[in-house]
Amino acid sequence: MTGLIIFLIFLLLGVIIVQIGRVTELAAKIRGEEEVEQQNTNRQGKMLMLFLVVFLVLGIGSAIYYKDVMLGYGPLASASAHGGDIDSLFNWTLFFTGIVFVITHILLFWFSYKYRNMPGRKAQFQPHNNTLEIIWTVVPAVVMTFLVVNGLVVWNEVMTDLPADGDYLEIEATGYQFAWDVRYPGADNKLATKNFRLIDPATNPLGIDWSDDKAIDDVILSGADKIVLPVDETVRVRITAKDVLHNFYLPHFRVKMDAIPGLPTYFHFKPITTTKEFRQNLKNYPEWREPYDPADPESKERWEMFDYELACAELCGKSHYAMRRIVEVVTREEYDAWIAEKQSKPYYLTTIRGTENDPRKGQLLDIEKKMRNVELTSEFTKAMESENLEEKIINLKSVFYNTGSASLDNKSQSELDKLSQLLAQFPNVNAELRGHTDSQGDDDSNLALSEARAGNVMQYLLNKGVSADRLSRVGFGETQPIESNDSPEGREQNRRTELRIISNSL
Ligand SMILES: [Cu+2]
Repeated sequence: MTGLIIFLIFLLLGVIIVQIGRVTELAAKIRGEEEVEQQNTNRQGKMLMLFLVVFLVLGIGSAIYYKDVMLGYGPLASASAHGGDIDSLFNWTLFFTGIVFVITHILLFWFSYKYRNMPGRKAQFQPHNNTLEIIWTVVPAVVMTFLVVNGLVVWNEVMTDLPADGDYLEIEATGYQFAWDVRYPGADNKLATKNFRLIDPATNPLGIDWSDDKAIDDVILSGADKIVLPVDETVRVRITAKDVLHNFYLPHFRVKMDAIPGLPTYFHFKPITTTKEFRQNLKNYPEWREPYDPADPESKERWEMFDYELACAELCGKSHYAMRRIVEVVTREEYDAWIAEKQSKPYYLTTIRGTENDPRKGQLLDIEKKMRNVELTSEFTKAMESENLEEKIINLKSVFYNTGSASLDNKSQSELDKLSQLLAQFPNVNAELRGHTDSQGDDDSNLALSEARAGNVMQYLLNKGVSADRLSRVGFGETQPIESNDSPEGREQNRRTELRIISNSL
């Protein structure tokens, strides 16, 4: 409706202008062409001068008035180490082009007034002027050289001062319609290799090569996660795309790079202002202290709601806007806590491990040993303190035996070594080892097998120096399943060895 009204207004304005033109033509015929033409020329010349003044005053005035909403000025100073240099490049360009713009426009309008048509005035003919040619070739050439060289210097500084390997955080952003997949390295601080042939929308949307050991601990953020970065540390971003062109744009850090399918690009930068610090700075500006929701004066103030953001700066389709993502810059301690939480559930271990796509089926990985040892320690201390019988029993999940035999598989060492350490650390704890089997095979041999397995675990601990009077063992055979024996997975759960903490006289 509003659109229609605006359209009609412009239509009517057009009709009015045409009508005025006709009236003027008629008046000219009546009064004599030349006199009227002279009056028109005078009036148009003066109006051009007026337009010049209004245009320059409004143009320059509004730029000054609105400078605080533009990147690079007032509250929106750069939040990255190199951003100031980029801002300064823009300012130099604005300075030179601004001078040229103002001078040429004053001359343009002034000359069209000064040399307007007058009775008896003849145009001067100026076929060639060497001095003028030299001036308007040399001046722009010098200025352009300054701007380009300055730009190259800044570009080289921004793109090449990457610290030695390991001294920076490398993350990866893959753009697609319409989101970003963001990958963080695990504890090794290295991202695994990818191959587009390995892409599988269901299980491997990025095409990560799972046989690369660096893949084991890589973290892929979920779509709802913020991108969190540590302050004052260099971040290198690998930028790729899966379908069409996208653009990785962090406006507050002056980082902008195309994401191109099949052609990896990159950028590195160092955030120097945390989100909290940036908000505190915004608070100094009255326009940022207004309510975030203008309709609700009780809502939070604008500065409190500020967030850095990642935007796609390439018009990539109809939901292009949905590629916005929040970026949060935090202190090193906050970052460590955040990344530790993410690294506790790496994509490979949570999604690929044990499936048909897992190249390490049947192995026990170092990271799993570490995670299990942390888990065992907390289960052990909890069992010591608990009065609840069930909580006093710990399932030794990483203890395995050779098939159909009681002898320990080498993979079991890690957990049993940790267990012997814990028993040494808490000398008042006595423990019972409990063997269980699944329901396959006959009951008597299962009972014997479970006893023998518990016995072998006990023997291992005795060899590690735990004194014999602290340990006992019992076999339950197939009598205490924790899962159904109908499925292979259930039977695997049922074949287990447990540790029960018997007394704790602490
Ligand atoms: Cu996009």
